[in-house]
Amino acid sequence: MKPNTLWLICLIFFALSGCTSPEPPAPYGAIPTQYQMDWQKLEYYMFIHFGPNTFTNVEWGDGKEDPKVFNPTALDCRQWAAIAKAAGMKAIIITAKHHDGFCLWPSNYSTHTVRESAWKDGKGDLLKELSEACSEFGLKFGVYLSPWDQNHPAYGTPEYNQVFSNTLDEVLSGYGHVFEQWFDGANGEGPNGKRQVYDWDLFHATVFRHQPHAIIFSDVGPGCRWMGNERGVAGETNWSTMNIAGFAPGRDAPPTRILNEGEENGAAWAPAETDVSIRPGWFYSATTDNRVKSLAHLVDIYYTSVGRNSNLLLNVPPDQRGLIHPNDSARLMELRRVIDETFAVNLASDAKFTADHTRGKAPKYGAKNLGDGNFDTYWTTDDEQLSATIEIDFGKSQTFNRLMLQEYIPLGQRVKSFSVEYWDGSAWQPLERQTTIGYKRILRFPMTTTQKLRVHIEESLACPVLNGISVYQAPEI
Ligand code: FUL
Repeated sequence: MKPNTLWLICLIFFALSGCTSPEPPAPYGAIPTQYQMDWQKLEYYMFIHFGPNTFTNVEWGDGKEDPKVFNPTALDCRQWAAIAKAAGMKAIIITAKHHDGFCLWPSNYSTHTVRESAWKDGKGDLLKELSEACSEFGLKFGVYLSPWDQNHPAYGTPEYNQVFSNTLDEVLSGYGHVFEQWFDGANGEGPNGKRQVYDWDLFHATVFRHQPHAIIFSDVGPGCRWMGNERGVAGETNWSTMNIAGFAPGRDAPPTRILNEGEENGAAWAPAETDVSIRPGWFYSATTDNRVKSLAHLVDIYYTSVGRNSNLLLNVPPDQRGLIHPNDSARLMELRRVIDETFAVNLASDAKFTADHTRGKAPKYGAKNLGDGNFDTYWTTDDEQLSATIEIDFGKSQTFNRLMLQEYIPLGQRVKSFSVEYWDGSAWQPLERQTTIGYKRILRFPMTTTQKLRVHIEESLACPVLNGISVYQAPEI
C-alpha cells in the first residue's frame, strides 16, 4: 500500500470515529471559573493569626493596645512556610489586619502598625517577609483583612470605606500574587461608637483591580464561601452552588444551614472553605499549649472538610517568639503522615469499571475513565439519563474502609443522591447512602472485604459526570 493511501485510510477512520462520539455534556447550572478550579485543587492550606493579641493573650483586641506590645523576639516566616510545606499545605493566609486595626505592614493609612511597634525598631514589614517566604517554598500567599477596625478614627464614618480601600491597595499591590482575599464580615462598633456601613462593591473592585484572579472569601463569596461554623464541619450535603443575590457578608449573610450545605441549583458558584483552628483560640496563648487538637480530631476535620467538598484552612497561630510552637508542628506532621498513608495506594487502580449507561456507548465517556487517575477524563451518560450504576470489580478480594468519589465540576455539580453496595459472595449488601459528591467526597466505613463494589447514582440534576472513584485502606489511629 502506498504511504499516501495509508494516510487517507487513517484520516477517514479518525473522521468517522470522531463523528460517532457524541458531544460532551453541556455545563449544568453555575460552574467554577478557571481560578475557582485552581483554588479548589489546593484543598488544604494554613491560616495564621498573629498580631498584638498574640502578646496580650486575648482573642479580640480593642485597638487601644500600645503598638509596642508587638515584639516577636525570633520571628521567622521561613519557619512557618517550611512547616506548611512539610505539612502538605499549599498556601498561607495571614491576618494582615484583625479587628484591633493593627497592620502587619507599615501602612500609610494607619498609625497603628508594625512601624509603631517595638519589632525591628519599627522597620519591619511582616507581609514582605511572609510573601517572600511563601514564594521561596512554593506556597501561595493570601491575606485576611477585617474591615471592622476598632482603632481607626474614621471607622463609622463614610470616609472609612475609602481608607479601607486604600489599605487594600497597599496590601494587594505591594507583595506579589495574592491567591485569596479573606474578608471577615464582622461589623462591630469603632472608636466613635458607630458601626460602619461597608461598601462591598468598592472593596471588591479594589481587589480585582490589583488581583483580577484572586478568590474573594466571605459569607457570600464571590470566590468561595464561609461554611457556617468554626468547628471544621462542612455539611454532609454540600452544594458548591448558592443564591447570593440580596445577601452580604456578616449580619446580612444567608442562614447558617445554607452556608453549611450550599443550595441545590443555586445561581452562583460559591464553593465552601472550612476555617478552623488547631487550638481552642485563633490567636496563640501559652495556656493552650497542651490543648492542641488531637490527631484523631484533626483527621476527623480533614474528612468533614476536604472529604465533604470543601477546602480546609487550618489555623496555626505563631507564639510570642514569632515561631510555630513544636506542639503544633508535631501534630501537623502526624496528620500529614496519616493522610499520606491513607491515600498512597488506590486499591481500585487495576479494577475493572463498568456502567449500565454510557453516553452514546462511546469509549470516550466510558467507566474506565473513573480509574485512570486523570482529572480531565470522565464517565457520563446520555443527557436524559439521570440515574445509573457503576460496578467496580477488583478481580480479587480487597479490604478497605474509604471510598473517594469525584464529580467533574468544570461541567457543574449534579449528583443529588447515591448509594454504595458491596458483594458478599452471594448477594449485594448496602454499605452507604449519601447525597452530594462535588469536587471530592470521601466516605468512611468499617473495614470491608469484597471483590466487587457498586455505586448507584440515584438522582442527578443533569446527566452525572464523574471523573474518579478510588478506594483506600486507612490506618487505625
Ligand atoms: C472571625 C473573627 O472574629 C475571629 O477572631 C477570627 O479571625 C475568625 C477567623 O473570624 O470572624
